[in-house]
Amino acid sequence: MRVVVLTGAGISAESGLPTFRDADGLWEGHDPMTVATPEAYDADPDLVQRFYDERRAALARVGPNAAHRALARLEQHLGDDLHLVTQNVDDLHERGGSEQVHHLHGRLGAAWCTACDARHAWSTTLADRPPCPACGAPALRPDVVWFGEVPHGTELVEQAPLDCDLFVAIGTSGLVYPAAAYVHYAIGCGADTLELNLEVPRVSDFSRSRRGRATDTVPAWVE
Ligand code: BJW
Repeated sequence: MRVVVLTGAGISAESGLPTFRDADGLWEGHDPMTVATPEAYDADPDLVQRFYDERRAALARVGPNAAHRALARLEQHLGDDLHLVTQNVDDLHERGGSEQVHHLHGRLGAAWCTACDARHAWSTTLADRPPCPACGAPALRPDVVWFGEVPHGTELVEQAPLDCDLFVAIGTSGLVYPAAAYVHYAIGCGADTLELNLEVPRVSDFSRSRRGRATDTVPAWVE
């Protein structure tokens, strides 16, 4: 049984990390979705860097929840027949025990040098933005994927893995492409499809849905 699991911000919400579109409130007076863009970075890099510095610090204060841990147990059971793809930039899947995680939208814990293309680990101690350790240019930005940028390793997801028996989406609004289209690739390959979400998403083409908190629905589905 080949299973693809796609996760979104909702799986980390109960760990204490806000989602994007149901976040109740603004960050320093800004909608988070308008800060996480190349246009915002070009206009005010310090503002955007501060947004990511704070999210990196918040991530260090929280831990994985029962839903992350359940997916790690599923990996132990299915091995290479599970493909876990996350849109999240946090590392809660890894800290919950998952070993193979594809981060489509990058990682908070990495910096990308726009001058020489090198990648580096990025901890809170790098928040004062030193130059790139590889080339010396002051050109490090968060290694995350903003609108209009190409998600990481899409070819690795969109070829064999989506030809699966079951496609499961957990805690994602399904509004952001290319991830939003993965359910259609999977349906085209004959897969069963299941969606686990707190609310009824605005768009849904899944054959089965379960409403509820990820910390309830994911362990219940995995066991
Ligand atoms: C719970 C819960 C609980 C809450 N339990 N559930 C085709 C059509 C139209 C547009 C496009 C298209 N193709 C491309 C585009 C453009 C664009 C796009 O999609 N625009 C749309 C807005 C229409 N896409 C892009 O630009 C992408 N690039 C691209 O397509 O390049 C071309 C290309 C592709 C492939 C190959 C070659 C070329 C890039 C998209 C980058 C998205 N970046 C962000 C920021 C990342 C950095 C950061 O984290 O700061 O990614 S935006 C933001 O949205 C973030 C998320 O990963 C992403 C998805 O959000 P998610 O995870 O779904 O969160 P929410 O908040 O939306 O939903 C939370 C859900 O959880 C809700 O449903 C709740 O109900 C639920 N929930 N608590 C269970 N306890």
